[in-house]
Amino acid sequence: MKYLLTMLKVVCLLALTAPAFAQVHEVLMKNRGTAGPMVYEPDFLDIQPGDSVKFIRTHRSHNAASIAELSPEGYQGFIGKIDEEIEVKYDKPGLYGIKCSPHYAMGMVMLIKVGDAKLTDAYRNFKAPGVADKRLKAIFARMDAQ
Ligand SMILES: [Cu+2]
Repeated sequence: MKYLLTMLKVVCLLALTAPAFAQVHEVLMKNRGTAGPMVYEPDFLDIQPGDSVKFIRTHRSHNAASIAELSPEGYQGFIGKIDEEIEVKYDKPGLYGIKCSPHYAMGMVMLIKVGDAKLTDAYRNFKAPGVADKRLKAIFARMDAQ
C-alpha cells in the first residue's frame, strides 16, 4: 500500500512537471458544412510547434495539400492522396495554407497558424482561384480581428 502511494505521488509529480504534450488537431473534410459546400472544419487552426493536424475523411473525394504560395520559405509541403487520412506534423512557426486539390476553386481551403506567425503582404496579396480567394480573405479578416 505504501509503495502504491509512493508510485501515485511520483506519477502525479511527473504529470505536473512534464512539458505540455504535442497535440493532434482534427480537421474534417466535408462536402457541406456550416460555411457552405466543400469545406474544412475548422478552416483555421492556431497550434503550437510540434503539434500535428489530422485530416479526417468525413465525406469522399477530398484531400489535403499545401498551398505553395501560402507556405513559409523553404517549406517542402505535401500532397495527400484523394480519400487519404493523413497526419501532418508542424515543427516550424509560420502560416500554412491548405487546399483540397479537386475543390480548390470551389473554396475548399484552410489556414494553419503555427506558433508566433503574422500575416504578411505576400499572403494578403495572393490571389487564390474562385471562391478560395473569398474564403481565405475571410480567414485573414478573422485573424486581424483577434
Ligand atoms: Cu474537396
